[in-house]
Amino acid sequence: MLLLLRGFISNHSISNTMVKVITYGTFDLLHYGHIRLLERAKALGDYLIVGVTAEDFDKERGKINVQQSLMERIEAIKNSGLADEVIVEEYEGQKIDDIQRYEVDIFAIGSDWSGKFDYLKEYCKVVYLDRTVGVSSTGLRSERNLVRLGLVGSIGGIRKYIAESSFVNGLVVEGVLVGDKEQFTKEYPEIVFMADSFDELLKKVDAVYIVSPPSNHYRQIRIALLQGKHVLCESPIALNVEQYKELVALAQEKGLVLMDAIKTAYGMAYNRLVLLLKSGKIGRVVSVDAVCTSLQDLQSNDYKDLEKKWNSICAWGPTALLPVFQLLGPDYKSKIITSSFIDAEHHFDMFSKIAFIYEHAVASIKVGKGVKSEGELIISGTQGYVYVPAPWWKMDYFELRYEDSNRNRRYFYQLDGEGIRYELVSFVKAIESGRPSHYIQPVTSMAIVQTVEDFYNRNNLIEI
Ligand code: C2G
Repeated sequence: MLLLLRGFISNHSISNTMVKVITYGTFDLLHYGHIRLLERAKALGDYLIVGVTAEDFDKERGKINVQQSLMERIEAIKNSGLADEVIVEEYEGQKIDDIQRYEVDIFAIGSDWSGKFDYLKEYCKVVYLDRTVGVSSTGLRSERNLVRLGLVGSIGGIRKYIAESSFVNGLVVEGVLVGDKEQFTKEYPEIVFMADSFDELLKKVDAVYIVSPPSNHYRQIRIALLQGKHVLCESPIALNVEQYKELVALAQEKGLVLMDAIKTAYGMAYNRLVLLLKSGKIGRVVSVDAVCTSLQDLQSNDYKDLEKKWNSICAWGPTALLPVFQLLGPDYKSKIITSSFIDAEHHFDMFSKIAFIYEHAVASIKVGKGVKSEGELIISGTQGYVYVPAPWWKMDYFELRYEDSNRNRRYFYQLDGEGIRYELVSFVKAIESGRPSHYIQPVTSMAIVQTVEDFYNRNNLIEI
């Protein structure tokens, strides 16, 4: 009844009754299309409320390329002078809440949403305004800096990256360097440029994503940096610290991005978990235990072509080591590596366990490509612990558990594309802004390389 009455009032513009209009959007890089929408929305009534989407909400609904921060977007809306009030949209379903709380008469949105918000008609009038053609944030973002990316690796290795790159604004896969060209052309006829050599690929691109075997990393990264190309490389970036340091210095000298590609590091759940732990949610962290295994590559004891395959320490080590070094730091007192080799001469471990001792904590990782185990992550603290179920490296969920189970908390965050698309967005942002991505600090990358180096040099390694 109240709604009907308010609808009646707004339609008949009874004086002294303010008609409230609400609209929502990301409003990234505020442009003419947005302004026109806001003007028309405002003209529908007397008071315009603009809901600007929070970063997490955008990520949840798959908008991962937003360029400006929430504050910058709010500021731009305020400066437009069109909004009487700005609010933040943080969760699914909030529109109903807002309409009731602010006693809104009209909900207005662009016609690209036609029909999608009809369910709000139960609460207020819903108006779809024609979308302005020819201008969009996506267009503006892509126009600004199109990073032409080259991929290097086996087809199996790069398939996911090609698929995920389509979700990333400002990035295009320009060419590839793969072993099996024929097979690749069949699968990806649209990618026309297939290089015959790494040098040839580099000539066509601004940046490379290196997914080739770890023994090639140092050489390929060095060449790419010397030719002025940004680099994203599957971890480990190098097989020894000296080479790693040289590459970092070279990237710095040339003003280029050199980024460690550990997918897990770029996911929202993983990031939130690290922040919660750093803020003391389970007290002081005393133990980090991470397990990563997969039998995929070596199924049915197929130990052929091992030189083309990644050993356990390189395939899984960096991922498993990530929470260890990010939570406990790189300064452990000692470590012992225990490995079981399929081919010791070529350093191919089918399983490795590493135990770390810190001054006031311990950590362990178990990695295997020839051994299967439960891929969970457990972090123990003085007041509680974290449990992340398998496969923890694709984390979208974790639990904080306490002695008093009433205090237990479960956290869920959307993870799309195993984190690869966030990793690519972060790479593009680092290139555009000239600021390194903060997801994996150089100290963490270096500690990972150091661990891998010790494995190859058999430092404190026991063979079983
Ligand atoms: N818009 C427009 N013309 C354009 C571009 C955008 O009229 N050329 C409109 C959209 O239709 C929307 C508003 O401007 O009404 C904001 O657009 P976006 O920033 O893209 O936000 P959007 O993802 O549409 O958010 O809860 C969020 C909302 O549901 C919509």
